[in-house]
Amino acid sequence: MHEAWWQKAVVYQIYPKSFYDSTGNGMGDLRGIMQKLDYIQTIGVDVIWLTPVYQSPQNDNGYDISDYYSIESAYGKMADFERLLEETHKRGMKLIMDLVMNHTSTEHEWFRQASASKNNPYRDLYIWKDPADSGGPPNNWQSKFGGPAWQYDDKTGQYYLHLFDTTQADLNWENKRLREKLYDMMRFWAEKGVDGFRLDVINLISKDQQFPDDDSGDGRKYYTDGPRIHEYLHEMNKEVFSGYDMMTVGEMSSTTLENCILYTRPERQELDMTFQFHHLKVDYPAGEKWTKAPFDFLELKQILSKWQVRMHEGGGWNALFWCNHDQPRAVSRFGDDGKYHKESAKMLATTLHMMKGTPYIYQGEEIGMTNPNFDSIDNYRDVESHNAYEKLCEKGKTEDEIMAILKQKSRDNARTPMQWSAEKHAGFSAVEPWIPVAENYQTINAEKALNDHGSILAHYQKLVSLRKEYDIMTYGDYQLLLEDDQKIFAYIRNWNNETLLVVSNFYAEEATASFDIDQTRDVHVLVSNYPDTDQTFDQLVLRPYESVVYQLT
Ligand code: TEU
Repeated sequence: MHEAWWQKAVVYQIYPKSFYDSTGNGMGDLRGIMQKLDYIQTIGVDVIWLTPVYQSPQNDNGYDISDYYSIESAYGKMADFERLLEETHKRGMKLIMDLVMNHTSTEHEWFRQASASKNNPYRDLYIWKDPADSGGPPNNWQSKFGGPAWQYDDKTGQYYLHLFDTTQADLNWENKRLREKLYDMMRFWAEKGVDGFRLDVINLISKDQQFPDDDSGDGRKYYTDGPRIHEYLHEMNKEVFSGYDMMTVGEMSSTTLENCILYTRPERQELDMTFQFHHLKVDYPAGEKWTKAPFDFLELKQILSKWQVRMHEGGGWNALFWCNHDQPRAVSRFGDDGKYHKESAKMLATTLHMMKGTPYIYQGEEIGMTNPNFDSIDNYRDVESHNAYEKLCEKGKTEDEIMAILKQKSRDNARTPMQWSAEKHAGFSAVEPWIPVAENYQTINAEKALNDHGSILAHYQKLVSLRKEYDIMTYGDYQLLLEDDQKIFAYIRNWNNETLLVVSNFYAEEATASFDIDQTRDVHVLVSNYPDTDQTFDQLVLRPYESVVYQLT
């Protein structure tokens, strides 16, 4: 049995721009995070994942890095980062940095040099191609933010590749000098004592060097989990990770289960764990994100279960998450942000945290923050959402139809300011924040949660503590039950002579279930989101969003 400290860890993701503003500029900052470390510690988490705070023009909120070695001034100085790291360690927590190495900002010095002339020594750090015979882009690949994935550069008469925004130029990982520059940079942060990295869209870095047209899609099959990806990750492991006691997690865009087993099998020395997103596309009819649609519950159960079983069998390791800074708020998406807000938020937490893998809590998830339901495009800040707005307008959608889609799918749903208290601006800032606060901050906030023993926060604290206490949560196997049930998500975990039965009603209507389990075993309720939970299995009647974990020994 492979044992590593991060297999029992719980990670808390901080999106600094929206966490806490200590300077009064309307944006969160590093000193603000430092002032909230005691709050984070009360949740019981082991690791903080800090999304990018490097120098950046902020076109994509820091995922467009212009200098890997300095801190964006709006967030503070390097001394502030070093103090945050020190204070995090003092509280017995670790901190991992978010590294974006598939692309840099076009304001990065490397790109400034590379775009100065075709024979500049930095040219080959990026991906440049001559126009097609038609004079247009070299191939038909599309950016994930809409439009062509190539931007024409007048000065040198070539196109450069950008899988994301035009201001995010893809790096050429075929270039060993580029890779060595990146490994040097990673060691710089490792030497500061950073405890690991979250690697942004790291499975996109290896492109098919023919750069062919994609006759059946947007080009992703020619750069996703690409030809040299395992070679590069193994090299990165040998060059950097292996020299430190680190935790590494790869964000894998449109990946496969087979590759994630290969990415995370310990003996392959690549990464420790991976984020995959297939379970977060069950409300994308025909794979189309920008539509308003209910989620497919049976598909959700099937995908999560497939990844649980096959990664366990394959020796891989899952990062477990419902939400991050790119996804709508979980309770609005899969639960109920109305009448059964508290019950459904707790139900989602239990359903995820009892699985095998390392759970991630996204800032505000622990207090049940919801989508803000902005009524105007003027409230949105996200480049992807604005591009989608334009594209939907061109498609002839009405304003109401477009706003209904953005309300459900925009990444800004997760980027509204953390709701600290019922004070103005939710206690996030003394001034108007960079993005509006959700209107429910007076009823949903950390201060209220800390004073409520029945809060969603208290439920997360319980789940985090159980992971420390019950090895079955870390090492047990997984088996889905009632797979065709339209309301109930039920699974069991087995390890040695112990069984956990996790039963969650995902809907507001009562649901009944019975389980064929040996009744002679001792049974007790490990955790529930209702106070007076039924102890028997004969005819289990689950109340709206009721979720119970039974331990059988
Ligand atoms: O996200 C990868 C990514 O593709 C997501 O943005 C998601 O696929 C997209 O929203 C689908 O609609 C990472 C970062 O998490 C994200 O914030 C960055 O914008 C992106 O990479 C580019 O660095």
